[in-house]
Amino acid sequence: MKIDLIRLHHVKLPLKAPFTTSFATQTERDTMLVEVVSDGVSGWGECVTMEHPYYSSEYSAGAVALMTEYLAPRTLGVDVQAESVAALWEKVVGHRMAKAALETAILDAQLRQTGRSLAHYLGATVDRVPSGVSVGIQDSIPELIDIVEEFVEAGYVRIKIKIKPGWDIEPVRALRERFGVGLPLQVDANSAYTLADAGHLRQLDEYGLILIEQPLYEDDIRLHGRLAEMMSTPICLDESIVSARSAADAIALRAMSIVNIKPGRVGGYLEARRIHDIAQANGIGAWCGGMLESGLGRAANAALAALPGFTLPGDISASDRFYARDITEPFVLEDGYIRVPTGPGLGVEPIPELLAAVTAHVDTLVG
Ligand code: OSB
Ligand code: MG
Repeated sequence: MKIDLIRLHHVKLPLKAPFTTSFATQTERDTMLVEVVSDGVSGWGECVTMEHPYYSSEYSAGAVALMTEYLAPRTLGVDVQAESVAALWEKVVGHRMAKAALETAILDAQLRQTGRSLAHYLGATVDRVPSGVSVGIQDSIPELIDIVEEFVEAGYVRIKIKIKPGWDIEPVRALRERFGVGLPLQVDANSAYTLADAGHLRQLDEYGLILIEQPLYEDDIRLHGRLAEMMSTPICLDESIVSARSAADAIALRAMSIVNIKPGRVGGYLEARRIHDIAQANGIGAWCGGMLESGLGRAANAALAALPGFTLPGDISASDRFYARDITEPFVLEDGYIRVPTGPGLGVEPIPELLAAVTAHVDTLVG
């Protein structure tokens, strides 16, 4: 397959409400959608970088530069396959989110040309996936309880709350008091603690949490193993897992018993599937993380999460969790589940008027 041109659609997607984590408050998503055109067929990939390098070292303006200066020139006019394109970019260290966006667009075009769905290609075994929701840090406990109540009533089958020092034990205790031990609940620290906080974090053990996600720094894999010995709440890694190699290391170091698999963070859906395979072979629980994707990324994540090793509900909520108007047909919650698209490729595409409404500008790259 020859890529004739690449379009970078620079978009700003306004969030319905601010989303606060231990590292930032976000009110919109500022990123790019990558469109490749091959033989008149378009393929799409959503770049999950954020506007700033606070979640990972990548950020949107950097991804645009990398795409323009390094990835596009190595890809345009070359005979490529989704399965081998990563090898063309091997000299480029890191930048996995940018690589994932372009690889996904190529994979989408390739699958559309052959009429195959991404879910089928990846090896999906179910046609819908259980839907969890990620709840940001709130200003007060009553506000947290109200928003969680809304999501429980909407049918979400699992709640994850963001935590940070000063907003951890109390909110968890309050949720247990209000919703009981039956509420499937987990917490995400986004690297806000150090091993010196182990004694404090152990207080979470009495609340029956499904897991604690990424309590320590991203390169503290060994220390997560130490923490795992000190607390009974299962440790799940997000930021630390950037490849199948780091997943294998984290398992060998007993640093995680559950893994959050985010395709963008690990360089794409093919590497994500390798991590899925490693987790499954080692009895490690897995779920599909999210980066507030539009319908494009959400469609692909739902396809991945339909693989049999995804043992826990992921952060794949309905479109209206973050967006008043998605840019594709919206994903809706059906009895706590999200339907896996069955059409060719991602199975969804941007609706031109809706895409235009959020597009700042488009760069066209040709060989
Ligand atoms: O740590 O999982 C995270 C959003 C942006 C950056 C990091 C994270 C998140 C989320 C939201 O938790 C997940 C979603 O898309 O619903
Ligand atoms: Mg996380």
